[in-house]
Amino acid sequence: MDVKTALAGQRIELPSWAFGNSGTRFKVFAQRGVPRTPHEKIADAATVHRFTGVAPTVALHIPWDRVADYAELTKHAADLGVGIGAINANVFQDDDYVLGSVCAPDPRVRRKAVDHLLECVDIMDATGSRDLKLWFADGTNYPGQDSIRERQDRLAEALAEVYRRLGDHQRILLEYKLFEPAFYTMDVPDWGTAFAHCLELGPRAQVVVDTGHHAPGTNIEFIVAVLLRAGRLGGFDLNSRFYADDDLMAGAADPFQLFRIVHEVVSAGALASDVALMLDQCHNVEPKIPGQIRSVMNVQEATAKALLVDSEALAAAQRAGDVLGANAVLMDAYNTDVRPLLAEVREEMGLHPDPMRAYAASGYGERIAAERVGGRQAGWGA
Ligand code: PSV
Ligand code: MN
Repeated sequence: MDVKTALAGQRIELPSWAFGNSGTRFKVFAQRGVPRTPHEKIADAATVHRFTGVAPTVALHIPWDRVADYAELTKHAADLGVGIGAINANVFQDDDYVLGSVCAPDPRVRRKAVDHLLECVDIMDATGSRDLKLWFADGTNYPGQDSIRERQDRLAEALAEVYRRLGDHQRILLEYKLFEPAFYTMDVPDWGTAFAHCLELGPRAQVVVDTGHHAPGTNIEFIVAVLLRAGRLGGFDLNSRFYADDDLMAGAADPFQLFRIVHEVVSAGALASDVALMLDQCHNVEPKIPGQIRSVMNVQEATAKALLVDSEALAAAQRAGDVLGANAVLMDAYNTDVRPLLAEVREEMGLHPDPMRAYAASGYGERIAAERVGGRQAGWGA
């Protein structure tokens, strides 16, 4: 497929929670104009799509985005030109989950957690969502606190019950995270654990790679290549980090890493596939809508560079054992300024070539700041 067509057809999913107030455990800074309701979050996500043209779905997080009528919410999204994407379960913010959710020692707590996951599948039925994204904060803080093996058994049992409830077109995307909030063991700490559970469950269980969830220095593109080869890469939670799970804008900390990751996706022929490119970010100090627009543009730039890799020259250099030649093919693509190409793609899509400028000129940010007065802003603490 031609590079411009591939770029115009790219799909990047936005997280509803990126539009709410967020911060660190030290302080959540409230911003003016932040949505009070899931409807307003969707309106902001639709605005990002209006200026970028490649972000047509928004992921929900339950219960943050709980509403009485999901069919109505889906229609609201459709009226604004977007769809509902992945449903993210939240079994990490209830007092009952202090020792874990689906892995907790208390069967009553496990039941409650699984019931929440099943509720999320009901929501997928109502919204037409394909993906149930599961991230478990479960783990332990101290050696001996609980049985590592029994916790794995409890996890497997819970996942199996949810998997059985899925419709034919629905998937479980299982996310792993090295540490935090638990510090001694996480119950799904790495891709290997997630992969093992997915294999046990069946083909509609897939691993999701959150780029902020690894030890510093981890070769994430290697993980991506291995999961793609096994047909078990469900998607990404894209964000960038300097230290731990910083949830900064994708492509901000290490654009070269993002390029290397997308190169693996492109070279496996998986760009226009079921591999979901989702953002999972928090904009703590920068304005949120432009923060999302910039992130989408960063992912587009990495993708454009990956699409420009001369795959035949690369394969020839690799087969010939030409180490420097192969590396040069990759670096030539990475060092290309793809901004003019993307500007052309946008113009051909009927968009302004510079989404950041177009958004700033639109007055949307000022309008929501003036209109969204009163009520309670979405977020986790402000
Ligand atoms: C956990 O750190 C995580 O990456 C999961 O995807 C959660 O759903 C999300 O962040 C919450 O912000
Ligand atoms: Mn994530």
